[in-house]
Amino acid sequence: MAVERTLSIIKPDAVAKNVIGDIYSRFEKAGLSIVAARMLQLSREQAEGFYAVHKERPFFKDLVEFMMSGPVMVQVLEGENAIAKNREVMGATNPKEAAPGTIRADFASSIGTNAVHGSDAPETAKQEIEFFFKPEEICPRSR
Ligand code: DAT
Ligand code: MG
Repeated sequence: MAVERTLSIIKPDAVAKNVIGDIYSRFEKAGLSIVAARMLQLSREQAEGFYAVHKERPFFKDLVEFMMSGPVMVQVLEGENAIAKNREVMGATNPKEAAPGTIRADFASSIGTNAVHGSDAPETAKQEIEFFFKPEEICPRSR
């Protein structure tokens, strides 16, 4: 298995619930290391740009408004098989379908307000990391 990096976002609902530390602990227990992190309030331009792939979907407007509704934590996670591992720890998009013990099962309230984002493939991980972080802002744990 290869060491990968993936982009994670703790969305406004989970930041508001004060569970950043709990979510970070789940990443670390799964063998993922936080190698870059920043809290920020997304602008409309950033929220629309980040989710541009979904711009034709009926939920796009609500998704953008939600992502702008409060601060988010963005982080780069690094580890063996990090992309799939993060998706596993996150749980299914719809919290009603998320496996027990996953972040979304425990903290998400609906399919639209679902606590976390995680990249879904190597190419999107690369693009999404570059969307938020400059290379020098990433502190690799494993070389
Ligand atoms: P994921 O976040 O699990 O990668 P996705 O990429 O399909 O899911 O969708 C991006 C986000 O858009 C998702 O986290 C929440 C929102 N979303 C997806 N499907 C939705 C739906 N049917 N109704 C409302 N919001 C939805
Ligand atoms: Mg997705």
